[in-house]
Amino acid sequence: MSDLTFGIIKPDAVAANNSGKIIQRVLDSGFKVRGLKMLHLSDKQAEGFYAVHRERPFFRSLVEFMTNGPVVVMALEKENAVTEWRALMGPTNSKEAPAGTLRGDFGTDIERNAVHGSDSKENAAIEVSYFFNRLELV
Ligand code: FUP
Repeated sequence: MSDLTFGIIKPDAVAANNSGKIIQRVLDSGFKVRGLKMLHLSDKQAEGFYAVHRERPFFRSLVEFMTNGPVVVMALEKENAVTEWRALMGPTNSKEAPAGTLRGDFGTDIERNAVHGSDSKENAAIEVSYFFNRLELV
C-alpha cells in the first residue's frame, strides 16, 4: 500500500457547496479515498486536533471557525501522499495560493483556507486515527 495522508474539507468550503468539486479534484489527482465522512466538530474535538497550536494567538478563532459548520474528513492514499496532498492544497494563506490549488481556488484567507492536510507521515498516522477507526478505512 502507498502512503496515507489525512485531509479535511473545512467549514467554509462545505458551506459554499464546494466539497463535491474538491473530492473530484482529489480523485482526478490520483488519490484513492480510503476513508470519508462528514461531521460537525465539537469545541473539544477541534481543540484536540489543533492542540499543537493552543498557545498561538489565532487558536480560539481557528477553533471557532472549525466548529461553525460541518467538515468532511478524508484518509487519502497515494505514493508520497503527504507531499502530493500539500501540493494540491497550496500554501496556507489562500490570498497567496496560486490558481489551480485548492486553497487558491476555494479559500479566502489564512484562516478560511478550504482544506487541511497533514504535514508529515507521522502526523498523518496520528490524524487518520484521530478521526477514523479500522472499520471505517477501506
Ligand atoms: P498548514 O499546515 O498549511 O495548514 O498551516 P499551519 O500548520 O501553519 O496552520 C494550521 C492552521 O492554522 C491553518 F490551516 C490555518 C490556521 N492559521 C490561522 O488561522 N492563522 C495564522 O496566522 C496561521 C494559521
